[in-house]
Amino acid sequence: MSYSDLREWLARVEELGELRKIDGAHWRLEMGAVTELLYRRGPQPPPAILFDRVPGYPPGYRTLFGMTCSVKRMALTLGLPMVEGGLELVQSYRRKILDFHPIPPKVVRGGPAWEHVDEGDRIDLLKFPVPLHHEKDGGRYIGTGCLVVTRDPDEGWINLGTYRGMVHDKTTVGLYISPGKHGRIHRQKYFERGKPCPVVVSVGQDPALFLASGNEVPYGLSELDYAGGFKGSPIEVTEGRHTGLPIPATAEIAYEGEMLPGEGKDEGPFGEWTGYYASGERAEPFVRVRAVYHRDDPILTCARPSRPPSDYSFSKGIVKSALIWDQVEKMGIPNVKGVWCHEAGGGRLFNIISIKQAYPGHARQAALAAAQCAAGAYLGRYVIVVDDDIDPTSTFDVIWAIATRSDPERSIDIIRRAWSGPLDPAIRPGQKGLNSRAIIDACRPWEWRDEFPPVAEASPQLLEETLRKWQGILGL
Ligand SMILES: Cc1cc2nc3c(=O)[nH]c(=O)nc-3n(C[C@H](O)[C@H](O)[C@H](O)COP(=O)(O)O)c2cc1C
Ligand SMILES: [Mn+2]
Repeated sequence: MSYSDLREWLARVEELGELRKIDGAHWRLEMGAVTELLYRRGPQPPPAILFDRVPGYPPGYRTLFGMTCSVKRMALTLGLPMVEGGLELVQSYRRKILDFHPIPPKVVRGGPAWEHVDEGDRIDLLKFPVPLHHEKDGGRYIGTGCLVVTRDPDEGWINLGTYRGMVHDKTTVGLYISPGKHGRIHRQKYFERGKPCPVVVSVGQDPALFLASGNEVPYGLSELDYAGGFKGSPIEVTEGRHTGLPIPATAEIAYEGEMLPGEGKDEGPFGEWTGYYASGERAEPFVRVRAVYHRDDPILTCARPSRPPSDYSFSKGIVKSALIWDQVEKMGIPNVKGVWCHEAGGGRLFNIISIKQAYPGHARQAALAAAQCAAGAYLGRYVIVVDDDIDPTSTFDVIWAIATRSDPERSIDIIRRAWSGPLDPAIRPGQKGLNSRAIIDACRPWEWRDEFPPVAEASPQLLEETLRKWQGILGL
């Protein structure tokens, strides 16, 4: 079930029965609140939501929320088998990247993204129904389900990162990029030379690109090549008139321009993935837009961070779990049985790794690796390592393991001065940047694992025999 662009993807999602179309919701808070209602109180899994007939906007100028927040929609997007549960999806993602070949993009001329090109006086970013997502937001965010494209000025490689973009006015957009993110490293290289940083931002596109851009693909590997590798064919791109940077040929909406060194405007606050408005309002660089490209009846793709669950937190947890699993294994650590980055921690703050212990120190090694590998390092908090009889996706079982197999004095280690940033709600304003991590070793202690008390539950054999005899009466 492959697809060529966002519109074909939407048709497939509709066939899966997972598309909800809603007419008449206002860009000011209403689309955001409707999404929150559906994601908290609506059907499971929650649908993708296509908003149309937004008051004040022409019909057809749409927004799309919740693109990838179901097992089926993720499988469709990533070309994975239609599996049942979350851990199976993590497994199949991981299997795919075990033997992975990135495919570079293909440059084409023109494409649907070029149906309308606005330059000069015609540039108006608010011609699209850009949402005010949350009540305390400092502005309307055009960039949430987006890709920010930059080129390394030394090495030439192209990075895509999902970094939020707030509309200041018709022609300028503030970008918030956390320290250490690849787009920020690129930008810094231009600014250190006193040069403008050229940028393309796509704000409506194939969700496969969003999944690559919004997750920790290794430094130096272009997310375009990564997404191409996933799809098994090159991503078609066109070159922006002003920057020469790649614009996905089928992008719904994209803009290009440059960020200038020394220039900043107040950006934020914004409802963030941790569930707080933690980074406040600060001067951040902004894009001076030189051109806007869009299709007829364009679709602005949105991902609305908030107190979890949000409309993208499920997919975040899945991809992070698979990436951490892959990276821990590639460090040579054996017997990893599962990784689960809990949605309540936004896929970062509360991560569980399950292993079959094979040697003394194995549990600590796996936990430390999961805490500090490239996919796990930024803004983490807790990593819990459990034995392989614990399902890492079961919060109940994980808490049971912590409660019964760990002894705090022996089982908890603290990593100090780790990579955090302005979005960390637990660090006081003015002091943000670094945080600490706790490793909780909730495995049976290696030295006396064989003497550890047996689990008090019926054996599988006893359960099976009993079930056979009593099934009818018990109604099981
Ligand atoms: C919906 C969404 C919004 C995000 N917003 C931001 C943001 O505003 N700033 C930021 O630095 N990272 C943000 N991230 C996280 C980055 O996209 C993520 O860390 C990604 O790996 C960055 O790309 P990079 O590794 O090439 O820097 C967001 C991720 C998602 C999925
Ligand atoms: Mn990157």
